[in-house]
Amino acid sequence: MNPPATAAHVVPDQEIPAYVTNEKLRQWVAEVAQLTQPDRIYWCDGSQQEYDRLCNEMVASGMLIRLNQEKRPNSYLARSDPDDVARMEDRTFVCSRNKEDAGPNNNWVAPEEMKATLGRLFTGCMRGRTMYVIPYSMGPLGSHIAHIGVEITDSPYVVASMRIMTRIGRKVLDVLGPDGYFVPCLHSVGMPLAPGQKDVVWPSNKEHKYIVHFPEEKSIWSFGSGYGGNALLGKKCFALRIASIMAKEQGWLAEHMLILGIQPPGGRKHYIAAAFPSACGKTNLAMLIPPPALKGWKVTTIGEDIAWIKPGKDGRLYAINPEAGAFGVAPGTSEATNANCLAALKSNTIFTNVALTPDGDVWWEGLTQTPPRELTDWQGKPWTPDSGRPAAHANARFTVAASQLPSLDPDWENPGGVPISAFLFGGRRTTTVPLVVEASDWTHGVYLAATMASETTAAIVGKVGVVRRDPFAMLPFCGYHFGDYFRHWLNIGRSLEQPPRIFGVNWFRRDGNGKFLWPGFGENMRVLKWIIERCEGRAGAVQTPIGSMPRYEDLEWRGLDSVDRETFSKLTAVDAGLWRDELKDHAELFDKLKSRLPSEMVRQREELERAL
Ligand code: OXD
Ligand code: MN
Repeated sequence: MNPPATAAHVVPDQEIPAYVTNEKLRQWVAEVAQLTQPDRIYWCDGSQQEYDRLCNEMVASGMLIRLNQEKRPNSYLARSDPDDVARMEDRTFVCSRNKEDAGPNNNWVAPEEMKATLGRLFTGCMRGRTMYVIPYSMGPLGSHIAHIGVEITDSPYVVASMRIMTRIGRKVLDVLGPDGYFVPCLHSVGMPLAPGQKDVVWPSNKEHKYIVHFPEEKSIWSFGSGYGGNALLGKKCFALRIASIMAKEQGWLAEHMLILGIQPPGGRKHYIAAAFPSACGKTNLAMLIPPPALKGWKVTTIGEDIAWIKPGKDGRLYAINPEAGAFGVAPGTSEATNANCLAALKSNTIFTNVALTPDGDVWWEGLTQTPPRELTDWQGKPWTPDSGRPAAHANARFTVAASQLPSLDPDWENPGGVPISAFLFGGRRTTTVPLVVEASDWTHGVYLAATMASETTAAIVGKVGVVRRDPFAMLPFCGYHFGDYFRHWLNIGRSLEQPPRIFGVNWFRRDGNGKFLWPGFGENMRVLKWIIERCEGRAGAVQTPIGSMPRYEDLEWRGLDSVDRETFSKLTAVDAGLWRDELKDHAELFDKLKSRLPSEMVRQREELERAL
């Protein structure tokens, strides 16, 4: 696959600048250069000039298309290879020394065997390319909740995206210092160039793709894909899979959660962290605009995908958003569904796999009710509304800095984090699961989160619309055995003086004709209001076998006619038959995890069965 080997590749020492004082980092970069044999090494400084220069180079190479500078200043469109459009869960591995530690929730290969495979693939894999070194911080620089990673990549698209998604460059090296700790993250698109060989617009490796995590070493190796979570290694690979392992070892939480601030009229502000599987409207919820009837309520955004949460001295949990930008799903984003997000995308954005308008702007399904008469689709082909195929890929994305968001919370970079009042867990469920339910205590909440499920979406490669158990929305992201993860959550709860309350939500329930029963989007504020009032001990509820739920009169209905009492009772119905089936599914999940499943989970299930 690789071009013929040249004489042993030598990395001149001057390619590692003197300002890099961290000996481990110097050594690792030299080793990787020996292995991958790039034409040159480039250390990213994180400046705007560097970003602009890289984008110009990508425009020249065809990897980026510059959008209309008046309509979408400083913004670009990338079109990926049609085989490289989403996270690949079947190519993602956790290679712990002991197979059992990875759990049935991860693909596992013995570390020596995986290292041998990767060693072969990475040998010479950067020939003809530049090797970029990106020092980055997940979380505000120097925050006690933040951690540092260094990504080596041969993709300038990854560098530009990492600059938006994280804090990168010289300032990170200053915090790292000579002996600071970093997580080494090695990425290659896996397509070396022979001398004179012309590059393709989106290099990737058609044959081999591997996204690999070594828990004991806390290192990441990703080969063959240049897309999203496969390639921007700070996101799912570090901030979730490796960080979840660090969190277990060190007594904190790394979660697939948005964080939002909610302030009642004239009242105290609360923060909520909410876990949803991919493409379940997390970005919309994180940027929610309350409906006019609830105008006095203020909602602000801390993060829209990942939360790092550490116990504070006061016995509460404090969270930061480790990221500095969003890599969000574009289709479905509109003025009606997420006006805050659209405002953020007005400039300085990289779009990937959306459609291009004749005047050099972007479009995707759902952006406007009527599609433009003609477009260039995400693969660069002419498109009209009669084409019979989507113009944007279902997993098309935008990459945008958090600082562009109108709803950004003033404390979003507070190094101490924000105190969490409640956790929400929600999936996409057509039946069975009610609009909202409150767990009776922490252990019940852990059970509720452990047994959540969702219908799959286009954010991952595979079947769409299948219900799968997705505990804590972490199925693709927990770096170790789910049984141990549930136990860790139980332990964290025990250690807290004021544990957050735990709720389950489902915005996606439908009636017998397949019509959504709940309007969702901004109207979700009505449910959030009830949740905050529960946290403050001032909202009513009714006890059901599966937890506490609001009665019709406990929610605010002003300004919402589409949900009458009858619809509300459908939204909150607990069908004992469906729940018995659900419990069978819970038992099946627990059976898979039984070697490490905390006994509390089994007991909760039995109690639920009795209650039903
Ligand atoms: C994401 C995902 O991209 O969860 O955030 O897939
Ligand atoms: Mn996500």
